[in-house]
Amino acid sequence: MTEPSKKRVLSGIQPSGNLTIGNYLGALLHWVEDQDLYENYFCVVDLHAITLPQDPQELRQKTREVSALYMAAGLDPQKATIFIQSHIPAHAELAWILTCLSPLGWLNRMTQFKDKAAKQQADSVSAGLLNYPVLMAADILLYQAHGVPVGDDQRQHLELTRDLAQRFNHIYGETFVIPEALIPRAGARVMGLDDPLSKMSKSTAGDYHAVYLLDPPNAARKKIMRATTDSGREIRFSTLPEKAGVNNLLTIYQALTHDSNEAIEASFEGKGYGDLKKAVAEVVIAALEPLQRRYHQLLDEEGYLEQVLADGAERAATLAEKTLKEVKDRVGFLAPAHRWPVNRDC
Ligand code: AQP
Repeated sequence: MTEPSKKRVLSGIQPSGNLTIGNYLGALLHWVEDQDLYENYFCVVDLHAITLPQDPQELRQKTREVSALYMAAGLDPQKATIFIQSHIPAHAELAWILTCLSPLGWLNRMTQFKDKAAKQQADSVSAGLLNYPVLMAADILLYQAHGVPVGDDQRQHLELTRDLAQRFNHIYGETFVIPEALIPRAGARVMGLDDPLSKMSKSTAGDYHAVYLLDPPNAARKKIMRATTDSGREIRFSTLPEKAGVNNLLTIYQALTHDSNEAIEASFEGKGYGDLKKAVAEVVIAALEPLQRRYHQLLDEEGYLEQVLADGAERAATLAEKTLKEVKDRVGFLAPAHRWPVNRDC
């Protein structure tokens, strides 16, 4: 399973709603496509999800759903360690140590914090939301990951992770690998179908905002056919804000077909926006159908998901605890002199 010659990657998705094709094209698809290139660690980041209020029942259900979607999308548990973040206490422990090294100014600058805080009453914004990127740094640094495959919205958090790793290494001596963001060329920032100037997000409301990975084909088609475009006719990649809708559809198409800009533009020469939307709907549905089939098969196999997550947690814990032990030692924490009683009933 472990091949030391391969570089290690780690990434995760919050179980904070229904996964969108943004999560798929920006992250999941690349985890799957590149799983033979790396030593892989992928977690469902439930500790991150509670930085905003979550219903406990729903959080549990979404955590299972997202874990199953990782495999349904094609992650092979023989090649990837798949686990739940809260099953490994070392994430929260390292996050605390890194919190104590994080200047408030660095955290206050994070655009995701500013955006999410702006959507809440000022007095209900939690310290957890501010510390979100520190927890993310802990996730990555615990596993000494070389690469972090994420969408473009996580670029700033990755920079902060690198800064924190460098700060720790500078103060306490070489401890952490300095990780790099692995951001895909196409699909790094899928925009809302109803508002192509805002990022597609699982937590954004709106019936026509996002295609979800578990949407039936007809629902996915309907949303794509209703996507916001413009009053023009030209089907070209463009960075102009008024062409953002068409550009978004072309980007989704490209992320799934892997065709070049020139080939895609040539294939839509002389065609209208309706043709483009139909073509995008076809490639999206073709990607979702097998994923959904595998998802339902997986959930029908009683105990399988639980077994994968238990194996994953065991493997993840070994690596995480090794790093945490070294960190605690460097920080100056006294190592426990004896084992705590194992039998808690005593
Ligand atoms: N629209 C997107 N385009 C490309 N990549 C995206 N990602 C998210 N949205 C897009 C990538 O998906 C991974 C998991 O994201 P996350 O759940 O940890 O948090 P997020 O980035 O905040 O994603 P959402 O969907 O917007 O979630 P909510 O609404 O809960 O905050 C990351 O790699 C991210 O880049």
